[in-house]
This record gives sequence, C-alpha cells and structure tokens, in this order.
Amino acid sequence: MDNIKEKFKEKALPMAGTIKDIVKTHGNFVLGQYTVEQVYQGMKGMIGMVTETSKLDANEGIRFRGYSIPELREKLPVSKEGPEPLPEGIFYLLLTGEMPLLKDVIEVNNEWMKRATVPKHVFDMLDMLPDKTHPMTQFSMAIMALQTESVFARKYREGMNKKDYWDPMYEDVMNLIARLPRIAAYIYRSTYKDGKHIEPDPKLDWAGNFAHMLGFEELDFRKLMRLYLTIHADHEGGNVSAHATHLVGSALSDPYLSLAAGMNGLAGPLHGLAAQEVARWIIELRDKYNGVPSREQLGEFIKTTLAEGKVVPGYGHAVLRKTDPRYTAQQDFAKKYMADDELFKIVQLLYDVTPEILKATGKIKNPWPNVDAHSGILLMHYGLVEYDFYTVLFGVSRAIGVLTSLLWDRALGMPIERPSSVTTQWIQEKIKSGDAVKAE
Ligand code: HAX
Repeated sequence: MDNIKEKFKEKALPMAGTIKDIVKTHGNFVLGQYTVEQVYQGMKGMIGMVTETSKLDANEGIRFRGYSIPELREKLPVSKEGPEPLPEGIFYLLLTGEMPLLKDVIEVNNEWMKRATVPKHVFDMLDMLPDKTHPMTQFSMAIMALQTESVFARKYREGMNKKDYWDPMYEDVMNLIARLPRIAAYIYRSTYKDGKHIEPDPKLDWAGNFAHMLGFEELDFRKLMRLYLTIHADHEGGNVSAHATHLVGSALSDPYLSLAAGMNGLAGPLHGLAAQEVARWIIELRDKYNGVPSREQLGEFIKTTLAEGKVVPGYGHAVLRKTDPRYTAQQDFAKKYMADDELFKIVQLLYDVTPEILKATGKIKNPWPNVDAHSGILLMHYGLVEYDFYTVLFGVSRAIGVLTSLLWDRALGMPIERPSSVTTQWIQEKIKSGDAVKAE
C-alpha cells in the first residue's frame, strides 16, 4: 500500500465510527428549519449533506480543510520554478486533512505519473466525434470511455465487503486524476491544433506537464496553471458539480460514472461554463468599443445584457455575498504578471462598474464577481484563446475536490441519497391546514 493510501486509511476509517456514534446519540437533534421558499428555490441554505474537504462561508469565502486561499498560497509546497502552490498539495490536503510537506507532494506526483497512461480506446473514441462536439461533451465522454478501467466496478462485481469499498475507490480516484490532464490536452490539441499531440514530460509536475501537453511552454503559464488548478479544486458539497458527483456516487456508481455526472453539471452556463461565457462576453464588449470602453459604455453594455433577459456572466453566487477570494487570487496574479493587458483593464473596470448596476436591480443577492469573472482573460493573455475549452480546465481541477470527497463518502459508509419531493398541491394544503407556519 502506498504511503498516501496508508495515510488516508489511518485518517478516514476511524471517522466512520465517530459518525455512527453521532448518529446513534444525536441522530434526532434538530439542526435548523427550512422554508417554502428554500424548497422552491434550489434548497439554498438548507443543510442536507456532509462534505469533509471544504466549507464555504458567505462572507469569508472558501476554506479548504480550514485554510483560506491566501493561507494556502503561503503554506502549500511550491515548485522550484515559482511561488504558486502545486495542485498535488491541495489534493493531499483535501484527502488527508493535513498540510503536506514537499516530500508528500512529490509522492503524489510520482503516483500520478505512474498511473497516467490513457488507454488507446479513449483517444479512438474522441477521434470519432464530430468536429463541432463541445470540449466539455468530449471531456465527459472520455471519462465515461475510461470507465472500462474501474477497479471499484470490477471488485463490486466480483463480490466485495462494504468495509472495503474505500480501497478500490482510492485506486480509481488516483488513476482518474492522473489521466485527466492527458485527456484534456488531447481534446484541446485535436479540436484546435490539427491533432498535433504532445507527449507528456515525466520530469514536470502535474500542472506543469499539463501546460506542456497543451502546448504552452512559457514559465509564467505553468505558474498560472498551478494556481488555477489549485483554487478551482473544491467549493464545499452543494455546488452542482460536487453535489452531482456525490449523488450519483451514493448509488455506488464508480468514480468514472460519478465524475462524468459532475462534469455534465459543471458544463452548465450558471456553473462552470460561466468561464467561457465571461470570455465571450468580454471579447464582444472589447470589439464593440474597439478596446477598453469608458465607464459609461460599460454601464450601457451591462444594462443591455440585463434588458435582454440575460445574466451578467461571472457575477453573482448562490452562497457567496462578497467578492470571491478565488477572483482576488487571480486578480493578484494578473497585477503581478500582466498589469498592462487590455482585457485585464476591462476586467478591472467591470469590477468598478458592475456591482452598483446589479445592486440597483434590487433582486440580485450577490452583486460581486465570482471565480469565473477572471479566469478567461488570464488564459487569453498567454495565448490560450479558445474559450470553449475553459470549462475543461476547470473540470480537471474540480475533479480533485469532488473525487476526494467521493472517496471520503465511501470510507465513511455514506448511504444512498434520497430526499423527498412534494407537489405544489401538497404545499398548498400544508399552508391551508396551518401545518406550515411562518418561520421564527
Ligand atoms: N446577472 C443577472 N441576473 C442575475 C445575476 C447576474 N449575474 N445573478 C443573479 N441574477 C438574478 C437571478 O437570475 C434571479 O433572477 P429571477 O428572480 O428573475 O429568476 C435573481 O437575480 C436572484 O438570484 P440570486 O438569488 O441572486 O442568485 P441565484 O442563487 O439564483 O443564482 C447564480 C446564482 C450564480 C446562478 C447567478 O448569480 C448567475 O446566474 N450568475 C451569472 C452566471 C455565473 O457567473 N455563474 C457562475 C457562478 C459561480 C460558479 O458556480 N462557477 O462555476
């Protein structure tokens, strides 16, 4: 058993007993109440699951195993090439709950390198898809094609004790994360670079190698990839990609089936596809005004978007009520490496102008930018301009969070998820009969 697996076992298995005890002794304790509005409006704020890897606070933003993004940037091991954290480190942190040392990060990298070979049939399948297939559709299909390799599915079929679920899950999670950069790079090079693929470089770290396989050799782009793939990894359990992965996995669907479900959710424009939508919208804005617009022009553009019944992409959030710290981390990077970039200037101006306009609508709960408001223009700066691909990058990172969580689900013995649904007539009757009363 490798050291990372040993460490996970040591941390996770005793917690299954702790949870059994909590449920036994306090299972009937009330955690809160929920309202009719929450039932109709996406269950926001309703506590409905446990996710060990990270916790989102509406005002403070995300904490990964208790660490904020600035703390991660300070404490996670970095590459020899520069100050940004290595995503192998966030994986180790989410998986074990412990801040890794450099040796742990090297070990994760070695494990992923060993497991990174993608079977040929996955590439053959991708080659057969029509050219117009969206990169996220290709990504999800490639993950599904890779399901032939699931150790969990094979062991389940052979007959496995429930106590052992975590073990083949670990193998699947490690194999899958190890292979995603190669798959994503293959999709990018097939779709945009005439199928001229680049072989992996085993001397590089996971993110650096990904940048290399995409075809970007600039040092600062590798730094960006390390930061990008770290900060997009996890956002507690209720977001669509995390929740979908968790839900599908609760039926004991293996990590390939579960992650594909999560990625299909990430591909929605209100979730991860917003990264693409922001880039498209900003380019449209820049082209309309032949460069950086004035504040007035910008205001006009935003108001037109709203008047057309569209959302302003990259702004708003279902939980956050302030600027997303993932946005701020990317803004810091841009200030350091590309302060004069024209698109960065537009993004900065948007930050100045947009919130007041959104607040004035009187209905948008969070007028501040989210993670997707920034990412695209950083990528464009280094020449990765094909914005339909951006959500795939997000997906490669998000896999780290949702798959470590899925592994915890199995180690903790989480059961099948099955909330109840009701009809509107049922709700009307509850109100009429007085069974449903106004919240305190
Ligand atoms: N532009 C225009 N209208 C917006 C808006 C925005 N950026 N954000 C919210 N609203 C609207 C909602 O559509 C809703 O309108 P209706 O009452 O007419 O239906 C109203 O304001 C109230 O919404 P809310 O409660 O503030 O926000 P929700 O929790 O319903 O939705 C969203 C959260 C992130 C989906 C929303 O803010 C949005 O659509 N933002 C733009 C898309 C985006 O950037 N998505 C990425 C979010 C981060 C993420 O998951 N990244 O992967």
